[in-house]
Amino acid sequence: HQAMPDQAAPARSAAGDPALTDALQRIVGPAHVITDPAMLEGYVADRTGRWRGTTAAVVRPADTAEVSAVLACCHDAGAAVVPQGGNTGLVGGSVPLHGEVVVSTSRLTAIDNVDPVGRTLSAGAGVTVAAAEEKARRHGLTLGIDLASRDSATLGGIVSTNAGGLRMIRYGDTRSRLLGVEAVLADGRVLTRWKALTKDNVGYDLPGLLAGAEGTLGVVTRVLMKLSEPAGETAVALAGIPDVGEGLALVRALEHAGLIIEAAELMTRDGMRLVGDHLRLRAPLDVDAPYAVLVEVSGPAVQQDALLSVLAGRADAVLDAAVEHGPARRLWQYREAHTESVGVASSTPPVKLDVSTPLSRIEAFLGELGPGLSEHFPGVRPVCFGHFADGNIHVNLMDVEPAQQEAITDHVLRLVARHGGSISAEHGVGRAKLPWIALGREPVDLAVMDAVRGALDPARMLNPGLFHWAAAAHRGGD
Ligand code: 2HG
Ligand code: ZN
Repeated sequence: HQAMPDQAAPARSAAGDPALTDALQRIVGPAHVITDPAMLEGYVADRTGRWRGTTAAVVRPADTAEVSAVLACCHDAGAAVVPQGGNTGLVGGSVPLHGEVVVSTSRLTAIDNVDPVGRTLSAGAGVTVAAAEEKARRHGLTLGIDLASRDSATLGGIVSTNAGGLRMIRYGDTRSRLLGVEAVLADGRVLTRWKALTKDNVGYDLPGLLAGAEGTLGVVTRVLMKLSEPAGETAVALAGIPDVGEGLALVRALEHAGLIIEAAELMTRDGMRLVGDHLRLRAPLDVDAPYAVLVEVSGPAVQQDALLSVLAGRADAVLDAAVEHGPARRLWQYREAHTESVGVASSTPPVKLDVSTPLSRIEAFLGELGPGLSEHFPGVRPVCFGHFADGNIHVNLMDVEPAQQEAITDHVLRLVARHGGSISAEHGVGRAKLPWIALGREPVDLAVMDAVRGALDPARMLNPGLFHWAAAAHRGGD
């Protein structure tokens, strides 16, 4: 093996440093420095219950100037910082695991402007996806990023994780929709790249670099997002299918018929049952198909019933289908309630492995995954679902004993790597995937990423537990 990049010693925790707490209070006001353990719960643990840590304090700055002063203060005190938005991440990336100061964006909620001509929205990092979408819709436009956690997930969070979500197939990922960004660097300097231009080739793509950096390069404080024309009339089909190949063939046939694909999601029999039990819903299909695919379509062809014609034309392969027109979300419930249903049904915090493979390998990947898991981890219940037409599958593993977590993660991620896939499709690396990062990137690539970080944050004050290659234990090459 080539040597992994060196790490600076992790920045220290500020727990029990009253001088720092006083200084932070002077910046943001005493009401916005939270140290009372009873009020810290929502900040130190993630929603799945898998990641939990401690914090010296949660600081809630009111604007970029306060974020800058807070970071400069923590920097001078040698105190590490974890930036946090809605804390809806699934890889432990926004949870303070070692006493770091949490810098919450919860007060950065101003929506500054929608430019209906240039089709942009500028807003604070703490604005939720739902609030930004509502604002965009008032101007007849859409943010284009949507995810089940829309009411809590923030713009700063979706930028920092480069979220994909339910509409990525149509509108692209967050990075591709980010035109400008304002972020505070580890030492308190404010980086502003803020031009509402679609064409602007002056140097490196720094907004693109901050997107997906998981808060290791800067604390995103404001974002300038591209808006798009929303779909007109839509229709949704939920189809029972015998295999994943038919799901992809159905999506292609719909495109061929002139329909615009707004979303394409895969579910399994087990996942559908779990949601049905949890929400007490009737089974939407008359057949008990091994897979179900949910497709939302738009475009003029919707009015010509192209969806029904395509389904009818594939009746040999499509085992049964339910169709819904308009904005109702009855069929979507089956997909959107997966995360919650898995969480409720699992006896231990679910292990969530968000992965992708080339489209041509999804079927083979899933075909090997099930038997491999039942052979090596017989008590574990896997539920796979996700944005399959982007190659993205959410492998959720229920009833994993804590002692099995590492081995089962290793098993799945190695299988992904063997199929030429990615160990993280859209959720990021966080703590969950960190030990396996070398399965996803080769050594020079890791070294370049580390050099970029070192240039911006030499002491690793920002999210020191992440992108910390020394913690990469599993280096692939099997
Ligand atoms: C989704 O697509 C989210 O609903 C969450 O990415 C996936 O719970 C999960 O594993
Ligand atoms: Zn997803």
